[in-house]
Amino acid sequence: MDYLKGKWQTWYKSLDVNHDGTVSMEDVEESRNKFTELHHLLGDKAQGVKTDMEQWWKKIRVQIIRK
Ligand SMILES: [Ca+2]
Repeated sequence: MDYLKGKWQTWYKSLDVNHDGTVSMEDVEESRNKFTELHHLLGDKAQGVKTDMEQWWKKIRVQIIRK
């Protein structure tokens, strides 16, 4: 029974996103905000990877042309 109690507590804590001891609409909002931030972060990261790839391509292209 303690095992199930522990599982439920873990699950409840994961739903209580803002850690105020209750699960409410605020937790849903908080969760959504975190997801949006993560999404933006990935967007920036994706742009960074694209820029790196373009720079790499320009560099390698110059080296090929020079040979
Ligand atoms: Ca909460």
